[in-house]
Amino acid sequence: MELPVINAAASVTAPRGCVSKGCGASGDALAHLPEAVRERVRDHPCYSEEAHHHFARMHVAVAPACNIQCNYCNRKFDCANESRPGVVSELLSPQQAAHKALTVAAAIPQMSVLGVAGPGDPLANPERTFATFRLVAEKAPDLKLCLSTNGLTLPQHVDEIARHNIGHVTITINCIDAEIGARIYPWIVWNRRRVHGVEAAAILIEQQLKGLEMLVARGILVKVNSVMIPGINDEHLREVSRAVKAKGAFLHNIMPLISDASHGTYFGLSGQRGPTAAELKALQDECGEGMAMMRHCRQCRADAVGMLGEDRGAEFALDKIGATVIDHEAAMARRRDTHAGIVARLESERIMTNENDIPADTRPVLMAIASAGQGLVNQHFGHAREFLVYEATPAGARLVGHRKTDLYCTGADACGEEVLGLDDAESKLERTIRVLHDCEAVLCARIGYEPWSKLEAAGIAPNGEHAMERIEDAVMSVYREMLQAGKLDEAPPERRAANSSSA
Ligand code: CLF
Ligand code: SF4
Repeated sequence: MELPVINAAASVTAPRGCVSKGCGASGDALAHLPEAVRERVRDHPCYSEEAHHHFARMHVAVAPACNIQCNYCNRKFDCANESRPGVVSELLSPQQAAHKALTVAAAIPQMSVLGVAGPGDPLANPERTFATFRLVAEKAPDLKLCLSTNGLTLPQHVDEIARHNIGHVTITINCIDAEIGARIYPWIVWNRRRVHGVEAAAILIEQQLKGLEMLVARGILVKVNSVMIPGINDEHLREVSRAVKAKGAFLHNIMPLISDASHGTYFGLSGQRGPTAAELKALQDECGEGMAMMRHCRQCRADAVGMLGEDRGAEFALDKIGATVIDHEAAMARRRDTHAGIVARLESERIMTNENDIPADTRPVLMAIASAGQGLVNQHFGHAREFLVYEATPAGARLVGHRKTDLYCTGADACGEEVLGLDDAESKLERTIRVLHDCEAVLCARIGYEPWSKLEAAGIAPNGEHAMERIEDAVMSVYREMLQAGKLDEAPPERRAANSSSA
């Protein structure tokens, strides 16, 4: 299939549309893209922020080997370029992976993408990776195919990637300066030889950039992931963003380094810290002025299943799915209907207007949202394992990140304080308040008295009045209420300093 070549200049985030009284709807963030490209990203949960509320992806862990060493990776765990460290995937053969992928795609009709992202590097295991894609495409040609690589052997695999109709590729590029690279990559394996230091980093960077250009020339959409490592590449990532955009990358995903001594990584053991949420957002904001930024990445596992942020992998372990018999035609028809229904609903909900009742100099406000998906405020505060963070501005509401938090409520009454011992509930609630320290409101479907009063005392206004509303509408309604109440005349309340990283 001939794929349209993407012009990176067109991939800059579009204006989010205007906000009208009473709706607050953002515009179509893909509106600036050619229709052929919109078609390719509107159901990809990573390439389209809107899609991530509605469509699911799955990864199959078929690629155990790697050809480089990153200082944030411990080979005992999954590839940290696309996965949280600390979780290990069940390694599958291509046949097992294809069976699992097809079973999941038959059970979850929102499934739109199959990705290979580890646990090592997919292109260091090319036979296993491509065999998996081939087997799945034979039975489910509607699924989009996606892979994520460190890029070292990318140029030699570009033709095969195109032949397999893999339309989306992620390259992790942490630097374009070999001196900086030498602080991130101690060695690579190149031409059957282990190469160290600056020489290794220079080869890796050259291959990554060459592979990026070759993919773009073939019309394959390329997302670049970068791990933000304070003191090493944080300043430099602006230059990386500009360079990959110039070479045609579609999207840049700057992810926080997750570093902990218990992961046994070089950075974890040497005390290298990850960025704070504020540091990450500031860098994303700056880079986002010139390049489309992904801000909804969940750094998911190499065997993740479901919507971003949820993990249904355990439901589909090999011993559970056994030899399930699948009617592939029926499954595909169900997916087609489901996807068409979602796209039609989103189109009909989209309200564009030039009317804007919020003065342009109104200060922005961060709000945390408890959402179980579908782009709605539809989760109980006490059930949220993560909160989406939206920034309300006069131009509209936009997702700027997410914050993971401990689940502190485990009971059916969903209020927390009656279920767990007070100390336990309090300590987990305290953590939630700490990770949301810079948000001025939290929007959820319901909330108990205890967390309500503690959030208020911490200067975060709890709000359960917008249950089941679209997130953007709810955020803009609350923003407007704050404006009318005079709360936006003052600077945001003093917050205690955040000491957690963003993830
Ligand atoms: Fe998987 Fe990656 Fe494809 Fe998405 S994930 S291979 S592009 S289908 Fe997505 Fe997960 Fe972030 Fe990756 S949220 S870690 S960006
Ligand atoms: Fe680890 Fe992935 Fe880096 Fe390989 S590319 S060392 S698996 S993080």
